[in-house]
Amino acid sequence: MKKVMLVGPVGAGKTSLIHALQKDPKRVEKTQSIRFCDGAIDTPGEYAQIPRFYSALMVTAMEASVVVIVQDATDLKINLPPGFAMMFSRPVIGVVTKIDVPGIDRDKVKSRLLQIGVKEPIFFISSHTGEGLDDLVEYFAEGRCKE
Ligand SMILES: Nc1nc2c(ncn2[C@@H]2O[C@H](COP(=O)(O)OP(=O)(O)OP(=O)(O)O)[C@@H](O)[C@H]2O)c(=O)[nH]1
Ligand SMILES: [Mg+2]
Repeated sequence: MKKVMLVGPVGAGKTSLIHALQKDPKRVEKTQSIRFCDGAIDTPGEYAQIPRFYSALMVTAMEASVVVIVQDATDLKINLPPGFAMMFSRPVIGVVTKIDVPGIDRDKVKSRLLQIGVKEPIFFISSHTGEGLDDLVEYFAEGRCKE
């Protein structure tokens, strides 16, 4: 996995996804600051939710080859602004997390990502069961996100 920056609300599952992709068995802790970890860039959810942090996200995205907007399938309470995904000068894709939880509405979650300006591809994954991770790993390896 190379130069992937994860952005999304608090608790969306960004750090869990990095751990799952890197096969890191450590328990996740709340992310307190922007962290570079073996090719991935993890960001605290507050940076997506509080506009005064947007400039930090934009500058950090310059270090990435792809920005991944992470959306929790089980929690649509937090609305990122329309066009949020357009602020990045890097390709932006979407990842919906927690699809292992019963009763989620995939179409509704996907439309939330489209509303904020995320374009396809949008992946549906579970960091807990590993469902969908292979497709994501393949996408990162394909070179579509290389500079
Ligand atoms: N069921 C389920 N729970 C998940 C999944 N991914 C993450 N979680 C849980 O969601 C909670 C938040 O996960 P984190 O990875 O810390 O979320 P984050 O986006 O990094 O949050 P911040 O660091 O606060 O921005 C944790 O309790 C995780 O165990 C998933 O795929 N399925
Ligand atoms: Mg985190």
